Amino acid sequence: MEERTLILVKPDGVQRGLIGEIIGRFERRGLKLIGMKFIHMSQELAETHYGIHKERPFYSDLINYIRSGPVVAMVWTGKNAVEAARGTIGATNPVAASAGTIRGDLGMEIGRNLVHGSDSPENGIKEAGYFFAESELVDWNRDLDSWIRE
Ligand code: D4T
Repeated sequence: MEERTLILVKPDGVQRGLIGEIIGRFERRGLKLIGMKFIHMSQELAETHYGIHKERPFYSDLINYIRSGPVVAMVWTGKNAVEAARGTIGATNPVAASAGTIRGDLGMEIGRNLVHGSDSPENGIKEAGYFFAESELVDWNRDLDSWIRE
């Protein structure tokens, strides 16, 4: 299976009208979109997605933030999709993120960092499964691929 990453445009990205701006960056990078939905995350989905942070002091703020409005959930695929997407997203704290990244160009605070990207190929597969049934992911040929991949 081709590497996958789960990307979320978080509620601040949606509210600020940055959905197109953010999606465009992944698209232009050369990642390939195979699934997308616009949802308000349930408490259960939020807790599953952020289960790894359960004991952290910011956990309840994180759950409230991700459920404060709708999100765009997407699965993007490609060779090294996880690493490429994280590079495009930038460091967790937008203040420390490099200019040219989504967070470095558009964000100011760690608790409003606009976007999520899976942090390993294993988590990419796992997190995609939290949000999408396999039947919701689209297997398609992109004519441009020979100009993006060797
Ligand atoms: P996500 O998971 O949202 O893509 O962010 P990162 O992968 O870049 O960062 P993370 O998992 O370490 O943190 C998850 C989420 O928690 C928020 N957070 C994190 C926070 O509010 N305060 C903190 O001190 C940390 C470490 C930001 C992202």
